[in-house]
Amino acid sequence: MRAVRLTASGQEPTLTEVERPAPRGEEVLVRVEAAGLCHSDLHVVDGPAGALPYRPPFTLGHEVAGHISALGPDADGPALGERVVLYGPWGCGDCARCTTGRDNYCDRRGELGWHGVGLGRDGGMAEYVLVPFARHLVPIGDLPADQAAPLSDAGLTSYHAIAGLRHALGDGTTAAVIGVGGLGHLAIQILRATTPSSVLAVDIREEALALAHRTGAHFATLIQADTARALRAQTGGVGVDAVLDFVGNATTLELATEVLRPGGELAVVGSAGGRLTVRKPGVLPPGFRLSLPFWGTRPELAEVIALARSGALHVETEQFPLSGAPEAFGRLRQGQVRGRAVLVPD
Ligand code: FEH
Ligand code: ZN
Ligand code: ZN
Repeated sequence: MRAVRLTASGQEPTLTEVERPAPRGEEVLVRVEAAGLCHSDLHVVDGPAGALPYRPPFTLGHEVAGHISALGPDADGPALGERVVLYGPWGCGDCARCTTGRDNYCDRRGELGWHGVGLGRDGGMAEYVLVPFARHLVPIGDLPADQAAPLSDAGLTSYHAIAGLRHALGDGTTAAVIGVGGLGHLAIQILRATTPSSVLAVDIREEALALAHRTGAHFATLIQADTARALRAQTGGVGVDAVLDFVGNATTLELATEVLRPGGELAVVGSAGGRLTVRKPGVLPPGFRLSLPFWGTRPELAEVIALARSGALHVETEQFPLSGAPEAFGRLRQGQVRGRAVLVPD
């Protein structure tokens, strides 16, 4: 079968012929219908050797949807042919977190040498992918694969970040989304579908502001000198109750701290590596709370899929054939993908 393989850190992934895996024990083989491309894939590919605990070679792709092609003799769960999306943050499988569907916060995360499917383990940028347990599969019914795949990472990560702030997002509140890309445009929809908050959006690209309005933002603006003033004005001057920063660089972190209301919450989801000084006394608002959410839980993935199947979520995607993976990586690197890039086996 063909697979987009990372053969060595710092080298471009290549489309390679590898043996199709056969499921054993509890394993399940999934025929891939779509695999999303994430900025983290660029970090995995471009990162210097040793920056991540992974040991190439392995197949990339941690946002995967398809249908069940074969079952190991001890596999229980969805039936042959059932269409599914993969819960991607595979952990050790038997710690207190993994056995309760919170593999994203596995207690042995630092010992494993991987973070999940396509992240140190063979992933779904391929014709087939092997899944260790049926519990990592969520049925998607008739949801199109190019919609379901991005929901397993971009959608789940946004949903999990919002879940951690939900107590701050009641009536009369305001949420700000910084970065309206693959995750941010879904966060806007999730906020609109699951909270009464007014939603403000910020980005550096005009086309992203249009996407923000299309997906339900009440207000959208470019990031510029007076953005903090413009955002605060949308709150009647009190400030924003919660900021979701899907970029995470120095500029966006500073903007977040300038607009947060006393008692406000900041969730930093983006991995641009910006720094924030947290000290007392300092410039942060009293009651400031910070979170660094990672991916999401297995129950939350089922909730995201249910939201999408109810019509509340639509993923803006740009499809590429699996053989077009190099072009897709290049376009993502240049910031020229609208929404989420999705590879479809050709
Ligand atoms: C995966 C592995 C490591 C860092 C970040 C990620 C995210 O893309 C998962 O949503
Ligand atoms: Zn990702
Ligand atoms: Zn674990």
